[in-house]
Amino acid sequence: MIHLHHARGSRSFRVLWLLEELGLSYALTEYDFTDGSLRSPEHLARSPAGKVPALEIDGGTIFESGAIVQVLTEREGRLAPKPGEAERTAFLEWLHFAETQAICLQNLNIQHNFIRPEAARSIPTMKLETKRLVVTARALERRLTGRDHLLDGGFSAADCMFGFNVRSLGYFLPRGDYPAIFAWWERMQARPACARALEREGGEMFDRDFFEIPDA
Ligand SMILES: N[C@@H](CCC(=O)N[C@@H](CS)C(=O)NCC(=O)O)C(=O)O
Repeated sequence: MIHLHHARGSRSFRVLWLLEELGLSYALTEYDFTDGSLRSPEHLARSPAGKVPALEIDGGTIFESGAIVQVLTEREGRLAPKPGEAERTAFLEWLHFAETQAICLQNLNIQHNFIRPEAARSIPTMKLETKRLVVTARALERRLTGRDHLLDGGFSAADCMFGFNVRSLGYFLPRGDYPAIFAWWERMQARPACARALEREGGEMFDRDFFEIPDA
């Protein structure tokens, strides 16, 4: 049995979507970031820093979304170029670039949502992380301009890596500035596996459409 340890609106959406694309059956346990369950001894045994995703599979546990995605594609022999095949390097670059971008998204999420009291939130950090996010979004926009997927060869697990990112991105940057990114996301949501993953997760990530940086 495959078992995904998951939190709504988190990087574990990458794995949820890929499991659906691969047609694998799985159990799902959902965590709340605020109740301490990610730091329980049971979960720390799965993920040493107490994060999601973690995946139990074939008698072992894998942490780190990029590693999970790579292991799953290699296990199934699908949705990723193999070593020596065309676009293998591009696949690995974009797989890992998703984390370069995700760290900006995470920092913005922490600043806009998690830090309490609100007066402790840092407007300079919000501005800096937004600028850093723009650099990554422009890179992704360039990559997706004139391409249907991250790779020229078609849909791959690299696209799944950006599922979490692009869902979050539009809350921090104007969607209209990134037409290729959001056209890609429309195409991805039309994939039955992506739609199933979104439905299984349920609901929007945040309680508003956009996070404005407050006036100083
Ligand atoms: N590089 C890791 C990052 C994992 C990560 O930071 N996950 C976040 C959710 S997006 C998390 O579990 N946060 C909970 C916490 O830090 O307490 C990956 O890609 O799996």
